[in-house]
Amino acid sequence: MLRLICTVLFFMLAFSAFASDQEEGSKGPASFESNFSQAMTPIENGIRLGGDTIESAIPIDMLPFSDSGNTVGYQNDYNDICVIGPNNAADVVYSFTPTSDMLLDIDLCESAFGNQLFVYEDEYVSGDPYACVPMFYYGVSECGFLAARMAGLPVYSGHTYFIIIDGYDGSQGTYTIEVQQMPACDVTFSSDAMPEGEPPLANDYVDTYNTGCNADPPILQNIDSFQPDTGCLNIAGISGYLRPAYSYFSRDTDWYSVIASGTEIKASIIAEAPFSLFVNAAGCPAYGSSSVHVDPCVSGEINYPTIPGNEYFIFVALQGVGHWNLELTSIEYELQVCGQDGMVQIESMTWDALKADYR
Ligand SMILES: [Ca+2]
Ligand SMILES: [Ca+2]
Ligand SMILES: [Ca+2]
Repeated sequence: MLRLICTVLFFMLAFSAFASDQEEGSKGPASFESNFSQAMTPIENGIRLGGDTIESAIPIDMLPFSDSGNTVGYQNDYNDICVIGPNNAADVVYSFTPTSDMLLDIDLCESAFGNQLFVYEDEYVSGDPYACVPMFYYGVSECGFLAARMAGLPVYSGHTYFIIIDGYDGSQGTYTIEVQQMPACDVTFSSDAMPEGEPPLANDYVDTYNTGCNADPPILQNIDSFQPDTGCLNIAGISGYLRPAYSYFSRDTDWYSVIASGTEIKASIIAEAPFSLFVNAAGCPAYGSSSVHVDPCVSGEINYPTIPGNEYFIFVALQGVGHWNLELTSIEYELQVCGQDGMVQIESMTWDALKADYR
């Protein structure tokens, strides 16, 4: 029964792309089915490059480090659960002993199965990883589907970190791993940026501020105070990973609504962690017809054609559904929205009228 529940949870996770972290039964990206089949197909004669256990971990001697391999044929030695389970798949172990304090970027992009990353500090403690992240890249096709990434992991000189590549529910197969030092990223807000204004994030926080399509009816944060001379508005936003008591999802998502006054919205994002930005015609579920995914302190932009007078949704959020045991609950981003020819008058709208729009 537990396995059934976990399987259902897995599909709920896999099929809820950016549009809705809590919505059930949505359609997912078309690539999911083929990748999932691939993950379930045993690969014979796998190349063994990583270690099977912490005791036999393959040391990462210098950065940047890259490797590839295949978890098929390894033993299932570690079973901790990161957000979703069961985690009963074969696992491969690397180790890294930094000579100075730094932030790490551990990236399994292009792995062929839905994997999970666990990191333990100095020793394996069952049920208490130093950090973990479940399948990260859902909806980001250039990195396969459901591969994991841990960006911005703080590690400290004098400690050894064991990096375990594991899989959800028996998933195994070929993987790539890249480990590199990540520069610290601190976004400085523009002096004229408007604060997002969301209440402070905390574990068990329930977003009733700009939770977008995760609420029914949807809750959008209307933005309309564009600079008359530039047609732009900058928003000083905060996001973070949460640990809700009732849910396995754990990130703050921010949804904005714009009534277009011109024929194009230009939206750009810069953030302190890997982030995603989507622009869409209004409506739920809102799958990203235009999206960009950015690394920390690297900006990304979308130019989205619009019809004057129509409403559009702009979605920004951390990539990935959560980092366990990482203190990442105040990640700053700046969103700039341009292309508005001055002030836009927004009609006041009742909830009934708004709901009618989504039928
Ligand atoms: Ca395992
Ligand atoms: Ca927020
Ligand atoms: Ca929010």
